[in-house]
Amino acid sequence: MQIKTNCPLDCFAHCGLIARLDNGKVVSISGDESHPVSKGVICSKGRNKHLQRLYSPERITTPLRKTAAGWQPITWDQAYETIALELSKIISIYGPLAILHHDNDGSEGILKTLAARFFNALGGCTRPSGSICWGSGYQAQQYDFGRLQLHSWEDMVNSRLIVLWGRDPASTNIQMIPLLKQAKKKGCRIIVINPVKVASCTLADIHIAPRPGSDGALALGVAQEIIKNNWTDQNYIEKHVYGYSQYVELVQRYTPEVVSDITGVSIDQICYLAQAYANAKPASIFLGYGLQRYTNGGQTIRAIDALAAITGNIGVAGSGVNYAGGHWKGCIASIKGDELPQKNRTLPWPILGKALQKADNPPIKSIFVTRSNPVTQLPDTTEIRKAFSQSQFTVVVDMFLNDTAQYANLFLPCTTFLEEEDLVFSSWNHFMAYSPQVVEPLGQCRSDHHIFSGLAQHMGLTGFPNLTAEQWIKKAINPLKPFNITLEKLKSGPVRHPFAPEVPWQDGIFATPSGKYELFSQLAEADGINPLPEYVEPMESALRDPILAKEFPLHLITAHHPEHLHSQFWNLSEKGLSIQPVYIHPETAAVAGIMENHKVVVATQRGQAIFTAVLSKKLRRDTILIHQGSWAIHGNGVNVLTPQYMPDMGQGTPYYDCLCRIEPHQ
Ligand SMILES: Nc1nc2c(c(=O)[nH]1)N[C@H]1C(S)=C(S)[C@@H](COP(=O)(O)OP(=O)(O)OC[C@H]3O[C@@H](n4cnc5c(=O)[nH]c(N)nc54)[C@H](O)[C@@H]3O)O[C@H]1N2
Ligand SMILES: Nc1nc2c(c(=O)[nH]1)N[C@H]1C(S)=C(S)[C@@H](COP(=O)(O)OP(=O)(O)OC[C@H]3O[C@@H](n4cnc5c(=O)[nH]c(N)nc54)[C@H](O)[C@@H]3O)O[C@H]1N2
Ligand SMILES: [Mo]
Repeated sequence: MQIKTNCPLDCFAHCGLIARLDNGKVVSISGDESHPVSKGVICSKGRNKHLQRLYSPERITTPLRKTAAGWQPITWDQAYETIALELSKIISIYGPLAILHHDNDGSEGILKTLAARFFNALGGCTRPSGSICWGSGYQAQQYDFGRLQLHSWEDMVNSRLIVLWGRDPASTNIQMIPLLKQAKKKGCRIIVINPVKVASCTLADIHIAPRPGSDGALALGVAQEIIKNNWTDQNYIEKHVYGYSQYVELVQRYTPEVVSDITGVSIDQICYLAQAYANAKPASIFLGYGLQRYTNGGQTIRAIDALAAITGNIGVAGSGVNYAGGHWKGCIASIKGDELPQKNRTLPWPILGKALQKADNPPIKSIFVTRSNPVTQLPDTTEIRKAFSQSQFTVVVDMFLNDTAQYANLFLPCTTFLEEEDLVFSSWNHFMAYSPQVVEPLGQCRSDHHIFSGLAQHMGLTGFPNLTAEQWIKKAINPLKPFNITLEKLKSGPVRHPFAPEVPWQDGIFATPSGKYELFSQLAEADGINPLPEYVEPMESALRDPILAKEFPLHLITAHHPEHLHSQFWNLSEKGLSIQPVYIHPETAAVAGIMENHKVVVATQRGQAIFTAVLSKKLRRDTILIHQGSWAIHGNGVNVLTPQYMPDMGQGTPYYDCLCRIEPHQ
């Protein structure tokens, strides 16, 4: 027997999968060629790791309570009883704001949002604000365009030039590779802009490697060159762009010479990029998320967006600046219970470690963790650990005893997507898909819906009706009925958004205060942020802080691993358990006395950790790379090195704004 389902990971395609079953067990998973986005292309997570994880002997399949003698299995009733008791004690003294609900996108099923409903039905709670993923770039595009919209993926084959700006689809979005190849076949040039010679460079005509965090200056330099040479689209600017004269004034300072000094990119490459981008028409830019993980990240994205506006590369097939979309969110009914009477408090995600410790009135007394692994994934692990140590009662809902679970009093085992039904949609493509339950839950594992609904019924919370998974899904998609999108229809295959355009902004009317694309953002100005995308040095850079750079001369980039999804799946293989590589340019390694396979101490102002040296000319001499996600309990916590800074906008998290030094491990 075989059943079609969809990968629920926080990734670009929610790939269509076909699970083959034998005797009630999944025996293999393959790509579904009929899936409209992934078209059968799936990564090693889809092919092997989901299956490995489902039946991993390390999976926790019964609720656990931490005792002096270690973890003890308990029943669900005992777990609910303990939670009810502890929460009511804390709420009666401190109120519900003493509870932090830490939730992210570990799995993107819509029913997962019912965990938030539980806390709303409880009267509210404290939540992080901003984003550990895309916050600064998201806010930037809101200022520029008014809201975020994506071109259909297929539209990239209409481009004559594609710029992969800080994006590495060969590592993080392999479903896009066949389309890039198709575009290339039609004569499209591809430019990769990335401090690292990433895997996607094999498709590129040229690779430009700016100093980390300096892309904003690069974009302003490119604009200066475009304007100087009259390669702008004056007709488009006059009709659809706001603030051009102030912007022209700003870019004058960014001559190729100045920009070359800031970015380390040669004058020739700056001029080539300007000439190529402005004259290719249509040209498209695919933004990555790494280049906005700096304190100047929002303005970096705004400076890049501006290139599309001044060359009229918006609103036509094959153009655009693709970052993310978000059409579905406004079209479905939230099942989170936002309408319930409640008090809420937010603490900024990028500095959550500090903010949790400082929180007062009330202090944080309890932490609930769902769909996230904050001890591994948030910046400045040492401060996160301190914050978690102060919590009186911590509950983690997950599959394995990971870094965060070490701080739990109670561990609740959740199902994987193969053991539950749900609905997935993404901000990175236009489709919504239904995933049926493929097999029975292992042991005592329960879906998040089952866990939080059960807990709410146990506690008698009136704001959380006792509905089945299917009833909740129907409630969520009810507003889609006029478009003939029903659960029955979704059960027969993924459905495209009814009115997300193939090519956004065709009418040239933007969702900004002026109705135009805003080079000078009136909303940014109202928010007290520079309305123009001026370049400001990142917090940790030699040009801003030469004294710091003397002690910590190297940039540390902690990008995403092609074989893992953040911290997920690392525990399933020997390789994931061993000390992880740090990639270093051979000359940089030689200066530090480090040889291939040596153990290396990487240190920052926050802390230090040990990695294994891999020498590679793909790195700039001033930059090292360690993949994020591997577990601290396996000796690999990379976020012990990263900082807590507030960025210029959108409360994104500037993980890569991080100077470090390396030395041989004795
Ligand atoms: N296999 C896999 N796929 C994933 C994920 C995963 O963990 N694993 N995660 C998913 C998620 S949540 C996300 S947000 C996306 C991220 O998708 P991407 O944006 O493609 O990848 P990241 O690793 O987040 O981004 C880091 C990239 O930015 C580059 N970079 C770093 N600093 C700079 C800079 O200053 N300038 C420029 N131009 N480039 C810079 C890095 O070298 C790296 O290539 O991937 C999604 N897909
Ligand atoms: N240094 C550094 N740090 C980074 C980044 C970086 O580039 N560098 N990238 C950042 C980015 S872009 C992101 S998006 C974040 C991701 O941060 P997180 O979302 O915290 O990362 P994950 O490792 O995916 O954690 C998800 C957890 O949820 C669990 N899980 C999976 N499915 C379910 C489910 O159905 N229910 C429940 N209850 N749990 C489930 C998984 O087992 C896993 O432990 O990391 C950020 N951290
Ligand atoms: Mo992300």
